[in-house]
Amino acid sequence: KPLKINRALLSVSDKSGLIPLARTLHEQNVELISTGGTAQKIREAGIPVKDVSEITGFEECLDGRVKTLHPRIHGGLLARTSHQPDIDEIQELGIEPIELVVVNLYPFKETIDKPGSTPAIATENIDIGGPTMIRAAAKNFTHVCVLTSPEQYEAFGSELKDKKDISFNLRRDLARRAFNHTAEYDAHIANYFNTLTGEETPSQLNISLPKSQDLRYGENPHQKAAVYGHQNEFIDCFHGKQLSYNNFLDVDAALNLIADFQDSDPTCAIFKHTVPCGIATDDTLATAWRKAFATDTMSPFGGIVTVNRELDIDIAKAIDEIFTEIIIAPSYSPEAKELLTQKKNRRLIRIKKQVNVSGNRQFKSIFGGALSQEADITAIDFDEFKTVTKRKPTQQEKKDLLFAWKVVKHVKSNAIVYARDGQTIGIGTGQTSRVESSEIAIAKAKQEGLKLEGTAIASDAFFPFADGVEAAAEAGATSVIQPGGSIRDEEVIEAANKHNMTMVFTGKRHFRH
Ligand code: 93A
Repeated sequence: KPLKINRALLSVSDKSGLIPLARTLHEQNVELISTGGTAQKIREAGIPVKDVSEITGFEECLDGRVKTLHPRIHGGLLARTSHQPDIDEIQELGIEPIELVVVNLYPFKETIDKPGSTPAIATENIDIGGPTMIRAAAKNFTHVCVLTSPEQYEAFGSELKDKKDISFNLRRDLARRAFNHTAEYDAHIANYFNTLTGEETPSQLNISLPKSQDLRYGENPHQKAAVYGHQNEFIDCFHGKQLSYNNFLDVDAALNLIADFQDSDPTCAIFKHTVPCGIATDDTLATAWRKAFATDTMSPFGGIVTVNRELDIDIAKAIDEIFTEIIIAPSYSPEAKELLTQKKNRRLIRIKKQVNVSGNRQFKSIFGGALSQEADITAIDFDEFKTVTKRKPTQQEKKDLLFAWKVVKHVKSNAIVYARDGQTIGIGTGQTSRVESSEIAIAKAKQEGLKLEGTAIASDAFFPFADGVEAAAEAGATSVIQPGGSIRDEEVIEAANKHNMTMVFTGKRHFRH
């Protein structure tokens, strides 16, 4: 049944939109009740309002920790006013029904995100009375309406003005949002306490990821899908169609790679199906694109291009030559933007915030639940690597090894990358044996007419046998970077020495499964 609003309780931290709403309510003859700061604002606007203490007969106490926690409030919110025994009982107790709650909570998340916040400040910002009212009202949505965000005021206000009461459907939807809101709020608090007490893997997954958008479909058109979280904090997709499920996966991979090249010379990476098919660092983005494209001239069609600095007109022209689904850059020069926006469907993304924040957690769904781990974020520093061969790397080899190592981290296991002069020469990805990945990398390089002589080879995990290094030497590689740690390391080092290669152990592997 539609609900007539007689009394409203307003208690909001975020006071935006409050006065217009209060005015609408007042004009519709709704009696307003409110807590300290909120009441003051409403009163200042010349709108009549009662203090909560007038209802409860109890002043706010304990520095405001107890304001609305009172049976005269909660009885008014939880009474089933279509149910005679409840009506009789509240009458006897001197409780009057409240049909509308407008509450938004102490800004807990904003508080902990602020520099200089302490556990004491954070704890004081845990709202108790607010969620209690929200949950009471939402539970009793058949008799009460609940607003938890200023964004909801307008739709509510116009329904009240037009129809004089609030429909069941709107109330139920607002209750749904209310429960989602308090769940998210509590997840933030739980997460905060997990980090505070150094709980490495939380005893429960308190992820608070609101739906950010429904997707047209999932990996395939017959699968329903949505994306959750706060993608808009990181990217702005300012041109082209909405990102698809597969696009999001690709963009994620591209953002992670380019973040590792933030401080490098102009760098361009081309992706296909979450795997880089060519990466290069050069004097300009345009030349970097040409070198990246040269690694694999077949795969980039319908792929993704990302760069590590403002995308200029020269690279824009180069990219424009082939069909590219998505372009990702920190910014775009006006000319580049003008050219690239001419294709209606090509998605253009601006990076707002880098994704490689240490401490980030990753999730992967598995049967019965999910796996969670820290993101693979490590500072890559050549000085921490160990040269294990007789021959030490030259300056140029060092650069190539470092470049190949940074790339291989972003290639699916088993991953092999051949690189030279800031350019990937061959990428072998996702094979079940390391040697096969290497063979694919070599075959691709040859197919593209690229010479493997003098390349550096990177392997995401150790070479279990000498054969991988033997094959690399035969193909033309002169330097190797790999984690090391195989029981046959001695044989592997011997093979490298035999071919006068230089080999570096990183001590860390970068599986990506
Ligand atoms: O400290 S509380 O948890 N105790 C309460 O009883 C209570 N009632 C409402 N916080 C409480 N509130 C919160 O106060 C509301 O959720 C809202 O965020 C805030 C509004 O306070 P004011 O009207 O004084 O600005």
